[in-house]
Amino acid sequence: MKAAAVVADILKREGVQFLIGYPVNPVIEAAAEADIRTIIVRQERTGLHMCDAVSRVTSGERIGVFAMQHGPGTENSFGGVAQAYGDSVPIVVLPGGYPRRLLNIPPNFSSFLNYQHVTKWAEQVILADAVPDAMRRAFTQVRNGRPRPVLVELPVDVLREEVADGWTYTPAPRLRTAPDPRAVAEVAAALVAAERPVIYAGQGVHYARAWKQLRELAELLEAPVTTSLQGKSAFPEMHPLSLGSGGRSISKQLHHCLTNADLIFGIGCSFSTTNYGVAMPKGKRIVHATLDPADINKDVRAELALVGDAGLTLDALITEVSDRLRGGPRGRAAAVTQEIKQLKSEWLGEWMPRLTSDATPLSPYRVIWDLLHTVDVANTIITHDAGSPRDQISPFWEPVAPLTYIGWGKTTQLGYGLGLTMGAKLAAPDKLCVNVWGDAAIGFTGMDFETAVRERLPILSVLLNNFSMAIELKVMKVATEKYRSTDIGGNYADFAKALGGWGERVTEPGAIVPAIKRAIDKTREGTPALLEFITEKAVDFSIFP
Ligand SMILES: Cc1ncc(C[n+]2csc(CCOP(=O)(O)OP(=O)(O)O)c2C)c(N)n1
Ligand SMILES: [Mg+2]
Repeated sequence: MKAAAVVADILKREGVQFLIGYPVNPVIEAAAEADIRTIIVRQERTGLHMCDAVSRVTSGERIGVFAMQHGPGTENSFGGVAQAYGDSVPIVVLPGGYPRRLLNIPPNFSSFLNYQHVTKWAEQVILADAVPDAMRRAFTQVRNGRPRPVLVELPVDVLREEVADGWTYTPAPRLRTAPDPRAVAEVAAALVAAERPVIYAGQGVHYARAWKQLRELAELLEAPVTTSLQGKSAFPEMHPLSLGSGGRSISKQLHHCLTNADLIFGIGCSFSTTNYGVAMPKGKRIVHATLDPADINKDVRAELALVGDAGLTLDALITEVSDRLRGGPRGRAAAVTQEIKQLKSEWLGEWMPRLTSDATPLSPYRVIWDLLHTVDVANTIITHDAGSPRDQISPFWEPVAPLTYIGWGKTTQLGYGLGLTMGAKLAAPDKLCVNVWGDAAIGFTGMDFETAVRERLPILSVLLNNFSMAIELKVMKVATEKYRSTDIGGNYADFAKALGGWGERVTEPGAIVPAIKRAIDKTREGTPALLEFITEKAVDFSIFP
């Protein structure tokens, strides 16, 4: 067998159903021969974002795999891999490499060298016979430890060479680690002793599928729960103990409860310092449970820490905490949930004029509010984009089921949301998959709406067009006044139609809901839809200093 066919055969054994890629890479043809659906995008970055979503919405049970050509394909893919690295997403990247006689000679782009800092594992295969071992290492790395991209560079001449008969391959295991039982007992004691604990859940809960345990621990402790953006939907936000998600903009109840917490328990999170996550107030007692010891004491000092899988950690804590509480309720729930309810109603009351505004150009908040109340939230997977849409949607969207919100933003590449939504639709075809983005964001990856049409990925794309990079207005005053540098333009409803999809431009508040309903019907018929809402240049966010 040729090495390319061996790679495809191994992908099949690893359960890979789609190979997303961009030519030329012999692995693409070999995958098609092996009956793996090949999906060709319009640019590499979007394809990587699709792979990223396949891994996210399946909790890493299925791994997104991307193949691209040596040279330009690998150079152009950097953003997609860097984004997955920044947000800790497990994907397998299979770049072609220059033929071995040119492989490491400048100016030829070496994936092995250049991707070192945005992968957790990168290998260059220089012998066809080494392919099975390299693939085994890559899949073992991607399935275990902290989720992050892995890369196997496969020079084109290696891919065309025969692998000697007798090679074997066993799919890589997924192994879980549990925290030290003594540390678990200490953490349980601290959680039970705390007067006003807050639980902060990250995406580790999604990868461990530990949603039930998270809820059980919160209900045992009668403690409020928030999440990182990446962890959003790990806890149902309709739950009376929910504070909504963290992010750049947050709810009043989250701000209040974090500020007044005496202990913050982070589970499956990194506590990384970022503009797009809620900052932990100074001087708090922090207990940190995470898979990767490299995150302990990194950005916040942890008084106590647990290292291990979020599910096994929560299982162990539930046992220890239950023992200490001796089965009885603590009698705090009523007061805690009443306080949350009160603050939430004050906060929503303050925002209601924006959320239900009848103004034109439309309030982006009105569009989001109407969307939230028109879709079946439990059966929708939604993602934001960089820019104002992220900060407008994340505090107000209330996911009720796990993995129905793809939150991101450790790095914030404009245009990421489209590929995420297409990948989500690929992995979860029965869900309505929606991306909400601005007119700057569509400039980066918009052409891949054509891929959604061609590949029959009927997504719903919600574009907030304010003909501006509104979020930059504050920092580009002079450039805007003198040179109109934040202005942008386009008719994206026409653009969507030109690419073969459904497109509608919406300008009136009363037309929002009917347009959403028509677009959802179109997605049910198999046609991707893009709704272009003409919105004001909003600069107000639910931010607490
Ligand atoms: C690739 C990339 N380059 C630059 C940025 C910085 N950036 C963040 S938001 C933004 C403008 C967003 O404009 P738009 O999407 O139209 O949203 P608006 O704020 O107008 O609602 C820019 C330039 C980024 N996030 N990603
Ligand atoms: Mg804009």
